[in-house]
Amino acid sequence: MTKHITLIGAPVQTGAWRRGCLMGPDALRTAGLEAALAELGNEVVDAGDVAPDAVTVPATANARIRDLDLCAGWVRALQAAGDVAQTTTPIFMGGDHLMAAGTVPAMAKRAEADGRPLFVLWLDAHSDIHDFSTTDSGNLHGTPVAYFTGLSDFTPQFPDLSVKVDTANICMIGLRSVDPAEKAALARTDIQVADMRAIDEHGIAAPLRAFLQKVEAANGHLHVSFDVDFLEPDIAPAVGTTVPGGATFREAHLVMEYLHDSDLVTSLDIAELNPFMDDRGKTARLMVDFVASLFGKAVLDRPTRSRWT
Ligand code: HAR
Ligand code: MN
Ligand code: MN
Ligand code: MN
Repeated sequence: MTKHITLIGAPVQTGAWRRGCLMGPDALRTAGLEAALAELGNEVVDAGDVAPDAVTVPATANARIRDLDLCAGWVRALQAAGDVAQTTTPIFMGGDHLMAAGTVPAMAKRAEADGRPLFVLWLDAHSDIHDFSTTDSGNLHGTPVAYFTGLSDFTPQFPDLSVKVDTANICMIGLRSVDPAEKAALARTDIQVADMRAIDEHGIAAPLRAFLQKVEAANGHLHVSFDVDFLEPDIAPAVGTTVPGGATFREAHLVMEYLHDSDLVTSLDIAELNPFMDDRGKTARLMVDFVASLFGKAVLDRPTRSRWT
């Protein structure tokens, strides 16, 4: 079925310590994202880049937090930019992972307007569940999950959220760098976590299949937040925060194919792509390839939903 895909550039880089994520959307364009999706029969519109709102917010008690005004401006602007039609599948081209503090609340609001719950699949080496007080690095890309679930209070710096994501509706796959405060936060929630050890022991398909079945049973919307550092750094060097031992090409590819076959995905983030760290564009091209697989590129056609039910 033809999908109506809108590409939305989110060149936020103030959430990360290392600069360069602002080039992420253009690297994905250069690597041919729009054409790759159009070739698969999708209708694709590139809506251009979002710009941050100009805001000044009160300082937080944690003096380590970096670029708070700009980060707050991005969160506001991306929440507004995510106000798209139910019939549209937005692909948010990041941008560091702070982007999810804008995109996920927007998708949660859209799901609620459709009378359906939002589920989030978080593909990442990190859990990004710090809050203003627990972050040691002060880099706000480490915080979006605590914000969009309402686990911590981010007001008045970030907008008060009318719709939050239920922690029971979140699945994190690929974790291998979790700070002590994040570990404690995760332990207090019912977020489903498949860290790399679990993947080594049981494979990547088992936790994904279980999660997709939950989304299906609840008739949910599914937002996928794909942090490039989910992947093994050898195949995806273009990230500021590489962590060895990531998902292999074949594991990530299988995830994309399952997601396609499930036909459940309603929105996607591509986060943390830092083209300044790339090797002749290989990470950007790889991400285009993965996104194409998520949207239907396959060796052989299989009946939709055949792989995991
Ligand atoms: N947990 C660390 C911190 O908060 C590292 C965060 C890195 N985050 C990302 N996104 N790259 O997943 O500083
Ligand atoms: Mn992340
Ligand atoms: Mn990460
Ligand atoms: Mn983190």
